[in-house]
Parts: sequence; C-alpha cells; structure tokens
Amino acid sequence: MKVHLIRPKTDELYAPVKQVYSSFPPPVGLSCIGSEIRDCAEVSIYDGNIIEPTLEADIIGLQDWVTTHKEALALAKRAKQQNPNCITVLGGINASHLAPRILMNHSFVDYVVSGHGEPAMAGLVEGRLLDEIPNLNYREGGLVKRTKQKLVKSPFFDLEQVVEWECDEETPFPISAIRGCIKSAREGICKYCSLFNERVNIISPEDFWTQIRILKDRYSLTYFFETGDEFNVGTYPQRLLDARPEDLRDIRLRIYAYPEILAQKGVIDTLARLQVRELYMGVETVNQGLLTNAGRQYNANAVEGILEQMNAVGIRAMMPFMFGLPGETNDTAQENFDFSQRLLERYPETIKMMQYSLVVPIIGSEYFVMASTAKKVREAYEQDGKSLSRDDDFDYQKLTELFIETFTEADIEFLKGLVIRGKKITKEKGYLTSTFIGVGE
Ligand code: B12
Ligand code: SF4
Repeated sequence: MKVHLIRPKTDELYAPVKQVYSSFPPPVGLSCIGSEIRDCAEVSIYDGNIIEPTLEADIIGLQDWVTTHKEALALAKRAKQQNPNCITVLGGINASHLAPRILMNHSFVDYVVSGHGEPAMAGLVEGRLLDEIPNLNYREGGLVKRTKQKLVKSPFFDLEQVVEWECDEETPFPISAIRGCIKSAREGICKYCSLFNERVNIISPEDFWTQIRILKDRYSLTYFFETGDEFNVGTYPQRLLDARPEDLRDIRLRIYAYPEILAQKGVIDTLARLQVRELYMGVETVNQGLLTNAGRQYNANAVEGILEQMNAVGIRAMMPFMFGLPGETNDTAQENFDFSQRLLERYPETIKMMQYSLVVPIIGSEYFVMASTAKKVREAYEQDGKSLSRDDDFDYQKLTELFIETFTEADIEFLKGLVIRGKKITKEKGYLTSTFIGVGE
C-alpha cells in the first residue's frame, strides 16, 4: 500500500508570513507517522514548499494548519478527482479542531484525525474497523463520529521516507521528544492558544539521545529544534544532561519556554549546560492586568532578569509581542510596545527575533469561543453566507478586528500601526521579525 504524507505549500493568503528560518526541514509530525507505519506501507513524505507532491497513492494524508488549510483541501479534492478510490485524510492542529465541519462541508475528505496521527494512520493502513481506530473522525448516517483519544510518545524516525528536504546551518532540525505543554497541564491552556491535547508525554532521556544520534550519524545534523511547547517539564533538562553521551556534547538545541519557569533558580544554567543556543520565550505582553486575564503569571522585571541571565550564558531569545488582549487600551499597548523596544536597546546581543502580532481568535482557543458567541461579533461577521458555527475557513483579518473592537478599548488602527512599526524598526536594527498569522500587515 502506498501512502503519501504531505505538508501542503503555504496558502496564498499567508504566503507573506515568513517562517523565520531560511530552509525547510521535514515536518516532524509526518516523519513520526511515516515511521510508525513503515512496516506495513510504502511511505513518501512531501513538503509542498519545496517540491510539488504527487498524488498517486492509496492514502493521501495532508497536514492542515491555519496557514495550509485551503491548499490541503485543494490537494484532497484533486487526489479524489484523479482517483476516486484513494483515501484522503486530513490531520494537524487546525483540522483537529475543525473535524466535524470539514467532514460535513467537503465530501472529498474521507477522514479527519484529531490529535496524534500515529495510531489513526496505523489503523487506516491496517484496515481496522473505523470505530476501533483512535483519534479518528468519520461520517456515518449523515453524522460525524469521533473515536476515543489516544496520546502517544514519538517513535524514532529517520529521513528515508522524505522525498526532499533542506536544512542549512542556520536552521535547527525539528525533533519531538515532548508532546504537549506542561503549563497547560498544570494551570490550564492560555486563552489565546489552540493547543489540542492538555496532557504531556515525553520520551526517556536515553531515547532522546538515540533519536539525535540517528539524525547526526546519518545526516550530520548537530543543531536541533525541540518542538514541545515547554521544554522544562519538571527535571527533564537535568535528566537529559545526566544521560548525554560524551560524543554528543556538541549537539545544540533550540527550545520553547515560558517566563514563569525560566525565572526559576538554576533553570537557565541547566539549559546553557545542555547547549541550548536559542529559545522562543512566550512573553506576549507585560501589562499586569492583561496578563492575569490571559492566565499568565510573570512581569516585566522577570523578563528582564531572564534576559540578563541569558546574556551571561549566550542563549539568544525570540520573543512574541501581542496587541489586542481583552481589556487592552491604546496606553497598555503602547506600554507593551515601548517595553519591547527597550529590550532591543538593552539586550542587543541576546535578542534574535521580535514577533509583533494582533491577537487572533484562532479556532480551538477560548478567544474563538468568546468571539463566536458574542452577538455583536456574529452579526457583523456573518454576512454574505459566512457562518462562525459551520464554516471551516475563517476570515481571520475580519474576526480579529471584530474581536478587538468588542473586547478591548483600543483602537484597531493604532494597534495595527504598532505591529507595522515594531516590525519595521526591528528589521532596520538587523534583527529577525515576523507576525503570528499575518493579520495586520
Ligand atoms: C515546529 C513548528 C514550526 C516550525 C516548522 C519546522 C518544521 N520543519 O516542521 C517553523 C518555525 C518553521 C514554524 C513556522 C510557523 N508556524 Co509553527 N509550529 C511549530 C510547532 C512548535 C511544532 C510543530 C511540530 O512539529 N510538533 C510536533 C509534531 C509531532 O506534532 P504535530 O505537528 O502536531 O503532528 C502530530 C499531529 O498534529 C498529527 N498530524 C499532523 N499532521 C498530520 C497529517 C495527517 C495526515 C495526520 C493523519 C495527522 C497529522 O499527527 C502528528 C503526529 O502525532 C507548533 C506548536 C506545537 N507544539 O505543535 C507550531 C504551530 C504549528 N505553528 C503555528 C504557526 C501559526 C506558525 C507560523 C504561521 C508562525 C509564523 N508566523 O512564523 C509559521 C507558518 C509557516 C508556514 N509557512 O506555514 C501554529 C499553528 C496554529 C494553527 N492552529 O494552525 C502552531 C500550533 C503554534 C501555536 N501554538 O499557535 N512552526
Ligand atoms: S500558549 Fe504556550 S504556554 Fe500557553 S498553553 Fe499554549 S503552548 Fe502552553
């Protein structure tokens, strides 16, 4: 049986959204799925950003993020037209939240996977009964049924199945030792986040280094991007350090971490000893009231303290700033903007990237629920046949503007101006910059 797993090229609407790194290593989620089914299927993994995927396969699996939704649907439709017998499956974070809508709206999509794709794809390849396949959404009698959720730990993968990939020296290569986010597991999901599973699963420290060794020995890779939402899961970094083999001391890492944990004593030192070179730190805003509302517990001093420490050990920071959180005013947004600019002046060696965005009420987040249940937003959005409860594709530009108009006291044009100005200055100063999903450009 032939299975093609495809990351579609980025939708035209989001094409201007830069992906920060200069090359395209393969998506680790598809690599994990491919690895899981390698004994019972002939798998090819395509990245539509670097190669046109071919659709001659028995199963076509498409990765659906907000930025690739239209292209994923277009490929599924084309695959069905070319061969009505092929099975089309959508998965990934966006599809996970939209499964019933996608299946009701698009007859050319056979199945949608919500959550981890390994057990679902294995079940489909083995031809198991649908209701026994975990994480699967399927049509039955005019309704959509969802099977039970199963979380997995990442299997080892190599790149044998990947048709073409790139990874230059600047780009860290993605691995997936940690699934999920410890912050959400302990304290709940941040209200703007579209995370699907609240639980956290990690592979053992020994398996972490085995995965790294596979990729280093076969492809000479030495710089890795751990994709888990928060790297500091308890003592995991220290355990990794304890288990690190002598010959892998040259391995460098890029990780995600949030300020509440980074501020704890000893955390940054451990990361430095583990050769973490780059860290994406979820800052978003430094206004206390807004932070508390969004479920966060750090402050401006803590962020500066963290940057001081990072500066001392040579770890570089990527930081997102967000405007339009509920309760935002022009003043709080300006305060946040000024803070971000001050950081550029104070920590020029430490900062690598500043991201400026408006808050997008993305599907799967609590803010989407707030937006779609507010009468004012619904009435203004649901024109020309658009529906917030049935559609699987949204005009996020419009929804973001309505969300900000409804839940903040800030002026949308003022906030957009901050995003544009922030990006311009950051770029002029020689740093990298980006926007979450391109709204406000
Ligand atoms: C790594 C990463 C990147 C890397 C990608 C590198 C690479 N080569 O893979 C880079 C830095 C380039 C990147 C860029 C962007 N990213 Co990004 N990224 C991630 C991140 C941190 C990890 C993804 C990952 O690999 N996870 C590990 C694997 C194992 O999990 P997974 O991908 O979810 O896959 C599993 C399941 O989802 C499912 N699955 C996935 N695909 C499929 C397909 C099929 C057929 C099936 C059955 C199942 C399935 O099975 C997989 C295995 O269990 C996620 C956050 C997160 N932790 O998931 C954000 C995330 C996916 N990114 C996001 C965004 C918005 C972006 C950017 C737009 C940001 C920006 N402005 O720069 C760009 C978009 C680039 C583009 N042009 O499309 C959002 C997507 C939001 C959404 N709801 O769609 C996320 C969720 C972050 C967030 N919290 O908001 N990103
Ligand atoms: S925004 Fe980050 S810290 Fe918050 S729940 Fe999502 S992944 Fe976790």
